[in-house]
Amino acid sequence: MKSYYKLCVLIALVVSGYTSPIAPPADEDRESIAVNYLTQLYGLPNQSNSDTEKRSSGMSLRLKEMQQFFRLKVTGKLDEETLDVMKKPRCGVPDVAAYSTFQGDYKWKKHDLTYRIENYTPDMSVAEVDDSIKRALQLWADVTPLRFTRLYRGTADIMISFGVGDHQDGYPFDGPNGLLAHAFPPFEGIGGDAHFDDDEKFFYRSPQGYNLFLVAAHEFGHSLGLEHSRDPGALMYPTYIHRDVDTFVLPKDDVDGIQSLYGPNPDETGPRPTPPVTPNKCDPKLVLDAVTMLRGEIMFFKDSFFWRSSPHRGTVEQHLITGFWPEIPGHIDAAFESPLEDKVFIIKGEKVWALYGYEMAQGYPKSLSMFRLPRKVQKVDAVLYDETSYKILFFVNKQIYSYNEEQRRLEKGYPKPVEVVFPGMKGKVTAAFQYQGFNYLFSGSKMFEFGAYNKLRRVLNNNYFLPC
Ligand SMILES: [Ca+2]
Ligand SMILES: [Ca+2]
Ligand SMILES: [Ca+2]
Ligand SMILES: [Zn+2]
Ligand SMILES: [Zn+2]
Repeated sequence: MKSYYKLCVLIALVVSGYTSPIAPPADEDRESIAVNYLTQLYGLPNQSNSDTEKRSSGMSLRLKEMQQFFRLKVTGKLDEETLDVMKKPRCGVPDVAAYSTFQGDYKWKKHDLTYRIENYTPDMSVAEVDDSIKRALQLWADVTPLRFTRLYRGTADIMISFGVGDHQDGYPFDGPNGLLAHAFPPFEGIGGDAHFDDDEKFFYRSPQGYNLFLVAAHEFGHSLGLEHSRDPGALMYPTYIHRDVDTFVLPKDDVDGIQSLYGPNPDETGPRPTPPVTPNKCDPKLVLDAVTMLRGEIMFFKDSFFWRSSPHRGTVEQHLITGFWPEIPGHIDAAFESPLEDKVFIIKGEKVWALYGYEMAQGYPKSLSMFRLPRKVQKVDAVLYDETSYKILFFVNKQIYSYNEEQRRLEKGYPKPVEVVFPGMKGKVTAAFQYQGFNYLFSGSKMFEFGAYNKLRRVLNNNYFLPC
């Protein structure tokens, strides 16, 4: 029975993890989404016959645990942010130790493991499934002494199968977009096995549904003994996040996790790509790539991630950029919001993408030349949008170009040196944004605050808006 708690269930409650629901669900839907979620993932007892007061206090306690895990505001109440997280595709291994008995001791006693693919999904060719599974296992083999050998008959350590509905392990699947897959941690018999819900649409290349390689790689993490991680960049983060599979490198958090169980790869030959580290807003050396407003929220971009700060709610969330906008690359140069167009523009090199809220705007990427910048400008360091004059200031090396968005032309008299426009500004501007009438220019780990007439008011640390 104990083993049943080790089950990993990947849940997708909505078709797409990238868009917000159009209409908020009715109260009873909200309630049942929360009850289902907390029962499956946070050990909320099935309380159909217990009294209302006891039930709501049990619910509130589990909500707090869940909000803590996802670094949401801990309210114990079913607010919109909490509900949004509950609707995201995710894995069903319990996230809290009180429920999870998955702690530490589950690992294989041998390094040579076998796997067998028992059957196939019609969504992909046999070769595509074989390749996805093989690469998903190889991710873990690359950084550990673990080695995987494929069996074509008999019982392997890791039995892999596709099934629908009740597939005879006590954890039935639920049709499209509910549970995606589940896997058991290392032990005898069903331990290590991974099951995929064949009512899902799995894909290899064309991004419709769920990428089998990514889902499998996460599940195999459980097959090898890993729990969930709170690191939003980790493969073992509970929710399904779209990532660029071609450039995917196992993140540092997962490498550290698996190596704590099995140690590093003794056969390491040659240099390997550096495992990506999730940026930490409390790092005093943090240098942001770009900062912009987005419909009242402030977005701070760094590497493949952004922080989304909601000043009126007092919350800060960190996400992978591709989790929201699969087309937007990491390590962007600049970003700004145009209230005239109600768009956020993202710039990297000579390419410009546009976001319409949390959707991608059609017809992009365009060229940086859309802002009439001289041909020699092939990269900008930062952009500041001045809402009072509809001017877009482009920071290029130590110069500023000014583009008038209303008149669609570059302003005369520019470029001007940065310190002429912003007296007192020291160093190269790396990011910029305007907020509540103040201009904020970032340089390295410092942030310069300019008030009316661009008068320098304060020099702050650049995590002033991202408190630790
Ligand atoms: Ca097994
Ligand atoms: Ca399902
Ligand atoms: Ca920048
Ligand atoms: Zn999981
Ligand atoms: Zn199963």
